[in-house]
Amino acid sequence: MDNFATDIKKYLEKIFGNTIDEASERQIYQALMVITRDRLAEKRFESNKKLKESQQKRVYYMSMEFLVGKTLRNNLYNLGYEDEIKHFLAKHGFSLERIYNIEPDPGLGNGGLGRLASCYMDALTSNDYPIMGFSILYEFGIFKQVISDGWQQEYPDNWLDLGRYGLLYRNDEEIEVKFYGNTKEEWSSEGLHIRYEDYTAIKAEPYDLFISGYDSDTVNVLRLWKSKATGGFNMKLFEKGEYSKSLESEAIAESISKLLYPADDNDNGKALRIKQQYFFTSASLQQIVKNHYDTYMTLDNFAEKVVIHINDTHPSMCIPELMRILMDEYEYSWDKAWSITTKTFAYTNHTIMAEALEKWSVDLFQPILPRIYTIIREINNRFCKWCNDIGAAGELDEMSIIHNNVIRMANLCIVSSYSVNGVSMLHTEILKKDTFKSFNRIYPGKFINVTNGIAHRRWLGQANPELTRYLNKLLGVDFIKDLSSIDKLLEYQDDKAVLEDLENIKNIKKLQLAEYIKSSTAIKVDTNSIFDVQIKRLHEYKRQLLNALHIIYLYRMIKFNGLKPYPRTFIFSAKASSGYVMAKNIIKLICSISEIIEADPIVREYIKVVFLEDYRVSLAEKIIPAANVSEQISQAGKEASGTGNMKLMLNGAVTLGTMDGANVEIHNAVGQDNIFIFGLSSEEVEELFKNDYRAIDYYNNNQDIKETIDFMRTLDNGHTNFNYIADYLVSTDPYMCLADFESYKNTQKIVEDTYQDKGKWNKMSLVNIAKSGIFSADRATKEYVEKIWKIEKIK
Ligand code: NBG
Repeated sequence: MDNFATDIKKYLEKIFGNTIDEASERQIYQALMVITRDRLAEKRFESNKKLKESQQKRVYYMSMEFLVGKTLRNNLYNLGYEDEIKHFLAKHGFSLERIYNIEPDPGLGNGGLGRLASCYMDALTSNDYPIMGFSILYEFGIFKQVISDGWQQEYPDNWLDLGRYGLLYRNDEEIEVKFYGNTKEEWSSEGLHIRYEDYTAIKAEPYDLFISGYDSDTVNVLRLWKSKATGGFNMKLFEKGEYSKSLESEAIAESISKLLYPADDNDNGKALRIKQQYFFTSASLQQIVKNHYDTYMTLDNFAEKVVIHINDTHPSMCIPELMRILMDEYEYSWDKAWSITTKTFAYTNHTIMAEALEKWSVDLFQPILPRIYTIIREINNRFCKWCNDIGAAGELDEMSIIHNNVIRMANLCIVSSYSVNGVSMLHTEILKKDTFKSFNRIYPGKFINVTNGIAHRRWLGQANPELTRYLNKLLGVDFIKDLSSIDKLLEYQDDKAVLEDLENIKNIKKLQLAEYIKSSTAIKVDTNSIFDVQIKRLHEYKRQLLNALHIIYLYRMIKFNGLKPYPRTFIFSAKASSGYVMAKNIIKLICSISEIIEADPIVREYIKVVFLEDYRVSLAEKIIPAANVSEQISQAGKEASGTGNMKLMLNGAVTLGTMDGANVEIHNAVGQDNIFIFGLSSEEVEELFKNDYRAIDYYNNNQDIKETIDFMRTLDNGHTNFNYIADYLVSTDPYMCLADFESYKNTQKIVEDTYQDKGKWNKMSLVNIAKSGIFSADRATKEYVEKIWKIEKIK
């Protein structure tokens, strides 16, 4: 640590010509980022040396998204430097907390899928497993959301400005990726050769982000590729004064890694998206194969030493790309290449939403990736033939990879991977029985479940140091090292003093959040009120609208029927995909309700609505520890797992949810008495759907629903009204908000009553914390290691 302080001083002198007492916060920030990165690089060298010597099997985790969250706190925490640096900086008048705030959130993902990837990288590193992540260095991550007059506005997120200090540029490992052009088959005495001509080459530049582990010697790497033109700009045109034209090819090349697609859970049929996918998978695969070949001088043992994990279908072009490299560059036969390929890949499915299961039209795909297309077509031809042979031809409408001139990427993944997994028990059951039932029949045993997990070191250790310190002292076990030991807390479920302590800690976190709310929205919230939280992407299936509907119902009851409920603060935070009109309208509705309540002196005594803008990892870290109620109210069968539900539970919030995704397993863990379950089950939803769900009947037959929706129509201030949403609810209501309304409303009343029995509530909260052990990413990744990857710790 002493040298860490010296290093900071030296860096400040060398780079800025300042002593520490002359330095600015911004300069200290940069020094900390760079020195931490370099420390990790040194550690990485040591752990990589062991890895090279042991020649053990490694995992490569391919994902279009990694929501890493701020890195500085995480790294200092993991390296065990945090307290000392805090102290050292304080001596010179700096607050480490303020320095942390300078770091932007690297927004390299949309939501659950991207955050899961990062939780797994963290957990695997802490447990000394060899993993390397691959993704894109998006110049602009997920947009910055600003709410203006209740409407979401999107602004570019220029995170690299300050975020780049954590990255290490590895220009020694640049790679070329080829697009367009055409392929020629050439036969010679040695066999078939594929010649690729007239292609456009793009350079992939690697930037490494080091991933640290808690109490571990291991450092892993997340490699992010940035696209660049191979030839630079056109000097001839530049000399002629045609400046913008001279830069054109550069701009086109760089557009590939310019921006993260802000669409979550829906398929964006754009050529640029295809290019992004191929760009990063091809660069990564070329790199992996080269490393392997350099080590072993053969690829025959590739599948014994390498497992490539495909996080949803976005990286699925890895599959034909490996076939291409093996055949076109290393002269393997189809059969040999296929045998290696099908032993190498494992695939996780993260959604059953039809619009999110990626499909590409052949007409769009083929010209961009002609060789990759022919390989996919051949995989499909052979698969279809095999189905014929085994008597499964009748199911090819469902299973073929190319169907009606469309390439179905999930089918490509299932056919080519040795393992396919869902992310919660219910989700995996739905995959097996419904979405992919024919595949499950022809590939018995291929489909397995690994329920998601979360990095508790970040979501408890770092986000809630108050609770962590308390539990450390109380339990005397290192639950940060091993979350399963947190169940020792159960011994205290009837201990009044402990229950009160937990309540006090929750109140401290509520107070901190209340301050943040005041500073960012000017709304003053009562910390004695129930903090009721729904934070996640804005999507119809997640049903923020059901929550809003219930708030409108309460508003009416308070205003016109003298209802005096226990005070509650409804907290929302969510980004909507930029082209998703209904989602944006729902944000506007929530913000309007918030405003109307603020303006009403009677109603605002009981309920408040807060919409916190720009939901991101660091904001979640503020909200989650302060929550009393965790709203997990998706239509049953639609949320693959959810992971916010786990983070909230771990911090003592009690779930109000449907029997969906991992809520089912939370319910099993805490038991009926420590969770609030409502609504239709996934089978009932199916049944109702088959029998022609008629939302209008619920409207006509339920007085509360009718009055609530009619009232919603009166929320018209001259330039906005919500008839659009009201019409949608009574006419289609595809996610059945109306069918679940009565049950939701009644359960909300039970939540309110229970909260007033402080002893009972605190005990529920305690049980939730105590039972959260199984939702640790350590447990989840251990299952991946044992059931799928079969890898060992770095020796
Ligand atoms: C999301 C699901 C969540 C799940 C995460 C992580 C996508 C495509 N899927 O329910 O909607 O928790 O993946 O598995 O983002």
